[in-house]
Amino acid sequence: PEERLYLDLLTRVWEAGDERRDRTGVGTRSLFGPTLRFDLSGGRVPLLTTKRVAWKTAAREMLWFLSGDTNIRGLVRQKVHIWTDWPLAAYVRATGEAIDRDTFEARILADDAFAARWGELGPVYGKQWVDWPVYEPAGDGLYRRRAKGIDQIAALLESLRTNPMSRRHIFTGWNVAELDGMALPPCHMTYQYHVARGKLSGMLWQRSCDLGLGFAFNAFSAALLIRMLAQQCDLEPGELVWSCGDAHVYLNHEHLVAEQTAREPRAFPTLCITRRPATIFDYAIEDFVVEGYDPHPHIAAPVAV
Ligand code: UFP
Repeated sequence: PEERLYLDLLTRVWEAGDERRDRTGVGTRSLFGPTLRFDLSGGRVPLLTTKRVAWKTAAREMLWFLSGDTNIRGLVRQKVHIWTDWPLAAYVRATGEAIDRDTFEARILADDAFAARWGELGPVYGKQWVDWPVYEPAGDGLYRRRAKGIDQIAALLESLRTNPMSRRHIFTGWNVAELDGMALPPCHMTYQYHVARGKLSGMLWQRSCDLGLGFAFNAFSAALLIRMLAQQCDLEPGELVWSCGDAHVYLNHEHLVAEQTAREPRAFPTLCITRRPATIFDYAIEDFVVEGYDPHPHIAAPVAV
């Protein structure tokens, strides 16, 4: 099974990675610049089988990105907790209040003003993807922000449809001017697409990957997006090329590496998209059905914030 590519990388990073203190203080072992390729033909998707992955969470997050939303409220409402730790940490830092995650999330849901003040992640992925800010001259050397920014996703679809052979099918979340305002600068930062023989392939350049936790989500999400884009352009799915800058394993994920690499990987499942929505922005979680997913049990591991 193709999953071996990932398991081999996990092993290689754990055994040969450079051990270093990282931003979070947890510590990692790290290698620079690996690339993995996954074949998406026949509807197959790189959804790891050596542990159960909550793919619906990743799919909900992808839909949230596409909606342009940057507040965790929309995720928490769907019981998606993956972004909560950052605003929670910011809240605790700012107020000194000892508050647990459940209580924090309950307040995000119940209190509009609280959600607006503390649930906001800054101009992260969604904002940059569909509303990249544009400034125009307003006289006297001043600039004004245009009401509507650039919708990179709509532009990408337009270029895929009208100029499939282009080498410029790119969108990115890495808005240099706005990195400071983001809860977390984009990890899966740049996407490029390629059309050949009626197939759409996608490359994700991920600057930083937590192989134990992040990879499973990032690879599935990137494949899901290729599938949605392909459907919207009447193309068949080609390949996902996952390229990473700093590929690391956190030192407190040793149990995960040991357990996961000892397991026998199974064939990747297939993803069925049950409906063809009018646009890329109209998908709903119910449109996605994963078939033939037979994973080993979930492995819990702490996330480094
Ligand atoms: N991380 C991922 N994938 C993601 C995401 C975060 O692997 O989609 F949002 C991990 C990578 C790294 C940490 O361990 O989160 C981000 O830290 P830094 O910004 O210092 O790279």
